[in-house]
Amino acid sequence: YASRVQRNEIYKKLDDKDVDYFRAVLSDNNGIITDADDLLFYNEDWMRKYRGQSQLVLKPKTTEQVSQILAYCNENKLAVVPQGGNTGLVGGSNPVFDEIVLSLSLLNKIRSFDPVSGILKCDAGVILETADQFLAENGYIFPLDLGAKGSCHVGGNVATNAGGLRLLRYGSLHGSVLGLEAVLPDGTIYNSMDSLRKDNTGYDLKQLFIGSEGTLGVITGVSVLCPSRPQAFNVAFLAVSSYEAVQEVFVGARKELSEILSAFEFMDGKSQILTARHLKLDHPIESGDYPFYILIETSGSNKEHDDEKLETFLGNAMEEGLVDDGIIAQDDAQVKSLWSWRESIPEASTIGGGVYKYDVSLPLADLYGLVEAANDKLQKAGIVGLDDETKPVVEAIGYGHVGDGNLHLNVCVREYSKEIEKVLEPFVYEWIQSKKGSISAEHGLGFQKKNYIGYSKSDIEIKMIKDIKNHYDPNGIMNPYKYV
Ligand code: FAD
Ligand code: 2HG
Ligand code: ZN
Repeated sequence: YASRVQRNEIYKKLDDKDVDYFRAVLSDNNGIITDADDLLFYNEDWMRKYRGQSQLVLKPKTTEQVSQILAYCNENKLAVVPQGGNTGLVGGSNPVFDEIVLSLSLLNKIRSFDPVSGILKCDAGVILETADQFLAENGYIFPLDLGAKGSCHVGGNVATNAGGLRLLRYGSLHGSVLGLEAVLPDGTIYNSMDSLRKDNTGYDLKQLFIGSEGTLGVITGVSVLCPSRPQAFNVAFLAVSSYEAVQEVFVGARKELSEILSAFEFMDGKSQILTARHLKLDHPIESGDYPFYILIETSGSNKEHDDEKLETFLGNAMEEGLVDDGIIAQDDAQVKSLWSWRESIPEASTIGGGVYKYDVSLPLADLYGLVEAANDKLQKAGIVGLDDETKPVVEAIGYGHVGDGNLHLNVCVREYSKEIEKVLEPFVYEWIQSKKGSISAEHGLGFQKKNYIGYSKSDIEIKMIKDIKNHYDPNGIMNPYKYV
């Protein structure tokens, strides 16, 4: 960090008096961490790429405690980083210098569930998988699913506006979140938890917090509209020979599978080679190495109906020569195992030691062009070699949520270095801008993309963002050094 930003001296340095105050606020729980070893998890991100130097983690158990903490920090100009499950991929959830980490992990109760409307109200620190398991017992499903579900928090999901594996079916959190409870930097508690599905009375304020990445306040409660849990799931894993075929299969899937299509994910062959090494398993498609793979999930209410639709669709796609090979999961275990070839890619991407991640939106026709362009650039620089330990880059791989126009370009490396970064940036961002894409589809800007917002937002938009930030956080205590 030190090479990129300087500590802003407007922020007070923590002292014993501050810690005593927080101890008094959190007297009923063990929510204070000051031990250097224990602090490491909170200071470092999932990729082990960003590391701050916070001396203090606070774990409030109630919204009132969050309010007291923020009011004190605001008065004393102590900077704060809200943290959920710390699975974010843009360095947004970690301190840069000595900011206090405010972890939501103990604010983790389900508040209520209405089995008629499907509205779940919960604390922000509930783990996504826990919320989904609770909903499963009631015949419902959380309208978001992602590989980090076992660690990420519902509040973190809202703060990042996470997209995930089924956005194609359930839409974005901007639609399914009905209300929020959030603490503003001065300690004021904003509450719209009782909002109804339809409410056209004034600005939709909760939207400001969805995707705000901890820069406007701390989300403490979430009210979300949940769909009925599908009774029948199918997963097909297909091999295709070109990116054009990926697009044609997508058009066909939307037409023929229509209302039961719940995920359409793609992976390039290189991502599967790394995943096979990571999982230490043979690939489920044994007939050869293909340049592209597709995972299609259907979910509906009638297994026979769904099976028939999927089989007819795949039969047609094979007859037309779009699909070279494929398998359909025969039971729940195989559903899980096929999904793991997609969900394990983020972990597999770090196999060499590190990874540069670019999470981008692009017009579908241009989506894979970015991976090819990045590869060309790396090849020309002579720094890439899958099994050549002397090269700093292992491989550039592409995969993602094709159904949402969202590509994940991962440049897998043996070490983080300025040399690699210079080859990739701003090249990648310029390429995206030239295609009118977005430099962040679903992970946010965080620290990684703080200097690049201009590639996707106009000066007027950036000014409006800053105006809102300055209005609600005039002392700038919330998640500083990040994108605002
Ligand atoms: P954190 O990482 O702790 O925080 C993320 C940001 O939100 C930070 O800026 C933080 O300050 C802020 N924040 C967190 N909680 C709060 C709160 N209560 N109030 C205010 N601000 C808060 N993302 C996707 O969109 N789609 C995917 O498919 C996906 N898959 C992933 C798979 C893996 C294996 C991993 C490691 C990550 C994946 N992610 C994905 C990224 C990440 O999981 C999501 O961004 C997730 O929503 C972050 O939640 P979290 O609780 O871990 O938040
Ligand atoms: C996914 O879709 C996540 O698996 C993570 O958004 C993507 O690690 C990445 O680049
Ligand atoms: Zn993703």
